Amino acid sequence: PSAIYLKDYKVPEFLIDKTELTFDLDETQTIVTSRLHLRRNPESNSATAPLVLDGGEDVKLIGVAIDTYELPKEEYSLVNDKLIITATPNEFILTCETLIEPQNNTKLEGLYRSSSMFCTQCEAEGFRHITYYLDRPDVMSVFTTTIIGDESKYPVMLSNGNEIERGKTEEGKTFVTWNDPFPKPAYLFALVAGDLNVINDTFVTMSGREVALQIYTEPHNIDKVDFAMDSLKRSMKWDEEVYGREYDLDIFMIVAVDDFNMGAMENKGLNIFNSSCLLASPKTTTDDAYLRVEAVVAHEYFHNWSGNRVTCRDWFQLSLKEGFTVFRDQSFSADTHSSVVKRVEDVSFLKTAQFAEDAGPMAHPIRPASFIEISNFYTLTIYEKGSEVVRMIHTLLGEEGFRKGSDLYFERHDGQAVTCDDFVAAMEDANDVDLSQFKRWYSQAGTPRVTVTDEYDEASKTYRLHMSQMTPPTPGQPTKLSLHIPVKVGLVSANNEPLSFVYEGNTHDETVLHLKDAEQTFVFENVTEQPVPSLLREFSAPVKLNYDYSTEQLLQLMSGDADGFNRWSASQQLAVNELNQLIVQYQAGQTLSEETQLLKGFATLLSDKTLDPAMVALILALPSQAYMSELAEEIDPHGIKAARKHLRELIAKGLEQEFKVAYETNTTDGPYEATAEQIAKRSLKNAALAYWVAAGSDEAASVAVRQYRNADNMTDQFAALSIIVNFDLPEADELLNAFYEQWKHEALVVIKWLMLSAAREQENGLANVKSLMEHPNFDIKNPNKLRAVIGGLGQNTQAFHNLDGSGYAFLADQIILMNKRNPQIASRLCTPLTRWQRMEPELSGLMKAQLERIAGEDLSKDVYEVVSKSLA
Ligand code: B3K
Ligand code: ZN
Repeated sequence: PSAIYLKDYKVPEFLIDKTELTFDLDETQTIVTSRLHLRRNPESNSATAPLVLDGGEDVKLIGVAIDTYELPKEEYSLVNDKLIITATPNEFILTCETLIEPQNNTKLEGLYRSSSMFCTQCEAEGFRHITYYLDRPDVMSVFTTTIIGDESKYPVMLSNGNEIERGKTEEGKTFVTWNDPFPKPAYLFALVAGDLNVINDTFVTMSGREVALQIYTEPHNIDKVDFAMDSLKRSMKWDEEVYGREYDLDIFMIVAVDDFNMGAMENKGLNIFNSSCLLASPKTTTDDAYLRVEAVVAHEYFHNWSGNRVTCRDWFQLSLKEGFTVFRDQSFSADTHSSVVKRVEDVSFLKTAQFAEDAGPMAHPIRPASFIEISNFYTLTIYEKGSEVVRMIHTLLGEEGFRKGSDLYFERHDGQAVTCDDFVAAMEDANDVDLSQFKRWYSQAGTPRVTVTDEYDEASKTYRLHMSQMTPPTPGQPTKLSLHIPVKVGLVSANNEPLSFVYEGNTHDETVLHLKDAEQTFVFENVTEQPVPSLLREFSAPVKLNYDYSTEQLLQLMSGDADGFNRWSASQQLAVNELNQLIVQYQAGQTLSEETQLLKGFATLLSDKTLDPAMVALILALPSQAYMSELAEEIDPHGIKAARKHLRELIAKGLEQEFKVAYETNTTDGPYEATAEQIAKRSLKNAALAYWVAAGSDEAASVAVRQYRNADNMTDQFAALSIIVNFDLPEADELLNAFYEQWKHEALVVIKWLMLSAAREQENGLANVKSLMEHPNFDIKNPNKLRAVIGGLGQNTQAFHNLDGSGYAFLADQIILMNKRNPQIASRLCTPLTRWQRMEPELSGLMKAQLERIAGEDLSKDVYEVVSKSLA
């Protein structure tokens, strides 16, 4: 497999003004007929270039015609899955008949079956597995789609746009024709057919148009879509209010499917969702999952403008739509719930998972310069770091300036396929600013390090911050240029008051510093006392900040900083420092220290009734195993685990009474609701319960069991079960089984059960994981279930990082198994192994050996790219 490069981009030789598709659906053979209205691209340099259409090994060509002329075999060729026609008129209709077998499609790309329905997934390059096409996002076409099927099996047949015709064929089958008036690339095409139920609603847009809203599911799930529908209507309203974006078609449909490689897909007018990102009911769905449904519904809806109306020129520009749309969905959730809580959650995720990616062999800029398989680039870097880059533009321009920029972007490029440069240019032009240095964020990979020192001059009341920046080398990028980094800062006084200061002639409580050089000093005047600096407020840039805070300063920021985000940040830093000391002690075989400064900070926190319980819960959560791994020079999973366990017990025992009180005072009244207020209380209540149990209290253990038995919602039931299992309480086996029996008919709950069971640390952990994969309710075709088991194993330190290498070997077995079946999933399963160079030597060698074993197989492009880059 070879790489393709951004620098090689060329405009398409042909354009397709109209695409007419007919699908004759059948359980064994589906016939697709396409009529492509083609013409030479006036922007191409060649007047004679051949027509080269993309296809797939799974597409069988039956016949091809130019206008009415059926091409004999000599007049076209099929090479490397491409259909090549050398002699064509300048403008013509190409008719193509192909045969596909959706029932044998295990890759879940193109047209496939999920339980009893047909559905599609075409982004990025799935459409070529349906028929021959110019499968690239800068070829935009108006699609008309006719679906023919047996009405008794497929009473619902959907595609993009509006239904324009319906009737019977001569053989008595039903046909439905859909037309989407908005030109779109093939990756936004969708088709669904099945025996589905629907709920209907409407939304009146800001210009007074009524839009029909429909959500489709298999019959047994139709009672779980009310929350998604409500989220959709709130998203539509929000996009009108915050971005001035109105929905364009008369109908918007969402369909839930069980077998789906990712979360969801923004197909024009017909979003298709992994059911885990759409279905929600109090009894089966946790608070976290409710919030995810809301965020994903919003994300896919927002793509209608940031992605569909204005799309990407090529796949190197993926972050143009994904980074921007993640920023939009994060803002929506922040506006809907608590913005600080949302920011902490997003940053915590970024610092754990994206920073790890950026420090590994797959590190790439948010606009990559090359790739082997685009599916591998739907990454945390493109999505989450991409969002941070858009957020920095927002910080630099301010709310109003950013809106001017986005208005200009949408207006200037409506109906076009554009680049990240076009996005930044619109932001620059609307605000008359120069973002040329800032644009290095698009081309440079790796997480910048910002090191800060300070000095205070009592006599002149002057305070100086010295900052330096450095981005470590990443694969293919040995040296880095200085970035434009917005650093939001405030100063805090000794008695916890904001300290105002004069910076560049103006008085502030808080300001954004522009760090642009390798080293820079910022001077603050009129600073009345030696301050504690509150740096990188709200995480104003995706960097690793290093300032040598004392424990006292961290405790102070933790309780006194005006910036809620930095209160959390300080508590995390304090916990990281203590965990690192414990890890060193563990590795040296010493007894682990019995003292922790966190007790003081947590005690203050728990006694402060003015705080948002959700924030308290976030601060109480110790840095995760994954985050500590990301920070480590050399990862020792067993050391991290031991340190976390020890620190958790110290805190639990030191504040046992406080946790009991926090548990008892944070109960929610009335029926379950996924509101910020209720979610906050449940999160603190359950965090407190975990600590209370960790203290070894029998009372707490029986409270946990009681909560499990009495819970009327999945959040409380599953939190209790997790505590019971993770602390290995005597009821663990019994209740895990009871949980399965209670919920075995709810696929999404079974997934939670699989995950918790696989993550359970016990003697025969790996044997248990293997038996889960033999379980009658396990299904290797279902990515959610596979991810649950393998993801659970990844969290099971004892089983996965076993020194006999069995955990890694098992993972490699699954990767090899999935490599052919579903390359996208196989490639994602490789992620833990890509960290091998950062592991302690023994584990590192074992991981590498498994990567080498995988490398010896006949690999899909997806797995080949990740494995070969990891071993390079
Ligand atoms: N745009 C889709 C991604 C689908 C990629 C599949 N390989 C989901 C989203 O980001 O909204
Ligand atoms: Zn997206």
